[in-house]
Amino acid sequence: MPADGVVIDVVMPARNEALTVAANVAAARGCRYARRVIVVDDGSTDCTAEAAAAAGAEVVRRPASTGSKAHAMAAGLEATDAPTILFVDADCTGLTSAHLEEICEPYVAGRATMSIGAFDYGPLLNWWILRWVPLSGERVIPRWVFEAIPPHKLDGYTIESRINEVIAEGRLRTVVRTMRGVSHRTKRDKFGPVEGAKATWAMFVTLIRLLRGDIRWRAYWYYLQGLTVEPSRTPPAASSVL
Ligand SMILES: Nc1nc2c(ncn2[C@@H]2O[C@H](COP(=O)(O)OP(=O)(O)O)[C@@H](O)[C@H]2O)c(=O)[nH]1
Ligand SMILES: [Mg+2]
Repeated sequence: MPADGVVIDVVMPARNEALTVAANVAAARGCRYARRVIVVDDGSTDCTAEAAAAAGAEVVRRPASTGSKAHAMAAGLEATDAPTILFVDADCTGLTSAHLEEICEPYVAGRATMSIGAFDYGPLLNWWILRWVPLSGERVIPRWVFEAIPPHKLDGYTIESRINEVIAEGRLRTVVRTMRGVSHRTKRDKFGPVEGAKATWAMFVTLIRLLRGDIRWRAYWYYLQGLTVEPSRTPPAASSVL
């Protein structure tokens, strides 16, 4: 039963994340604010779907090559009528239910329309990461924010920027905090040094093109105006303490 009367469903896009999806489903299922946990798997060639189902998720399977992470997120929305969605990537490491509750809490308390958890890059980098438009996938938003993105702008690497843009142009409030001890399997971890470097480069090129293209710089200014950085109270998971 979701806490505090707010209905929040978790949507977790996953492609070939058999190593980490079960732990992230468990974290999501343990989040006191979460009602359903929906994993959207398209085209996985490993046992992502089976691992997610075994961990207690509802799995939406889509045929291979029908889009990107953004399309998987849209399919997750189609599978639920929840007015609020907590997106969680399936490749997080060190993520606990407490981290997700910390993301939901500012939304439930009415302090923010969007609440984001950022990866923990260490004390030197976190200050910058929190203020430089966090692109992390762990965020709670009302479903209308996602639905406000035109279908032709649904694209894998840019979807978080599109969500940020809707929030910024609406002059809405965002809360962001570091999820202590949380990171993800990088493209290098997933694909090895050569293919991982190529995929990382492709991602940066896509994001830079977006900034030089149709995302307006004033959106970043509006975003900062509505931004509150809150401290994290959740300690890292025991296994992720270095
Ligand atoms: N269902 C689905 N999930 C995807 C797709 N592309 C990425 N994902 C998932 O979306 C999340 C974030 O993707 P990732 O490649 O890690 O992006 P990054 O964190 O920006 O490097 C992970 O859980 C991926 O498995 C896709 O085409 N379909
Ligand atoms: Mg990732």
